[in-house]
Amino acid sequence: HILIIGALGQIGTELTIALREIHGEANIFAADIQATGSGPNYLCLDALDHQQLEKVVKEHGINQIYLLAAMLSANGEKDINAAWRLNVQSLMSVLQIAKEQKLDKVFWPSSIAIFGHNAAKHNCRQHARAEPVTVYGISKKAGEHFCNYYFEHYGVDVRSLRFPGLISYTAPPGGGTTDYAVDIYHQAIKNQHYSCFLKEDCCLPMMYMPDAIRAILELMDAPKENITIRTSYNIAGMSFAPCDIAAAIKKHIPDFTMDTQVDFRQAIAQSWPASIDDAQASADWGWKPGYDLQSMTKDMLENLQR
Ligand code: VAH
Repeated sequence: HILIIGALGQIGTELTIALREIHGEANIFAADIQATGSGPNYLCLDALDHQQLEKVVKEHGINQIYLLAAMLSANGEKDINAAWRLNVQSLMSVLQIAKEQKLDKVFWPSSIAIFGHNAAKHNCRQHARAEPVTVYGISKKAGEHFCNYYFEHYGVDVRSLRFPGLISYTAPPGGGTTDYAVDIYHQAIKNQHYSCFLKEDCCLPMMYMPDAIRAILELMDAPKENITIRTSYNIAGMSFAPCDIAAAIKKHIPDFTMDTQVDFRQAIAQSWPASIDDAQASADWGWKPGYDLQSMTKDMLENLQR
């Protein structure tokens, strides 16, 4: 059985749907801290409650855990202790249980936020210098090393992806720096206008959620011997700036306009690479993105206007 922690979040919502389709609802246990979750086998679970987690794993015969609970970059800067604790302690707890209960596999998302100012801006490589400038980035970098530690020392098969900004229409993102790329679609439909909190030429690595979910599934299905990176894989979808996404939207909503009201998130965004080299993911398990800005924009607007 598979346990998804953070099942009500931006990634968790879609990953739960995908895993239920593949494995059958009876084999998927979706957990989140809110008691308001729904669907079969929903569990109210605090990612920081080690005893409760251990009980759930034993009671439901869990043999794979997908840990998606986290506090993202912008929110993390507002409460650095809470961000560190949630992002790292929850992973430590899952890795310890994976070791003790001999789980088959664990998935945990890292982020391009582990890179800082002195990593290459373009085509940032797998082993580029990673000096994060947000607590979120620090926590994700620390987490990557814990994943590698548990693999090297205890053979825990934990696998990870350094996600770029993720864009989706099913569940809102929570407190990220790249959230503008989700909000802009909602605002374009509602008000035909968007006030962007990043500079309009601020180019960032991004990915459409269907590609992100497929990447998780392909990584987790890859033969163990193919996985050569046990910290976390660079993975790329596309790169664009607010002006590019505004132009793509205008093709569908001609009256759409955008202005910018830059806030603290600009400093975070410009510390990150503008594009990512994911050659290792392609080589090890055949990664290839499916969506570009035009096809994503078409799909987002169609689904949001339904
Ligand atoms: C954030 N969406 O903005 C996340 C992601 C690369 C960005 O880690 O914090």
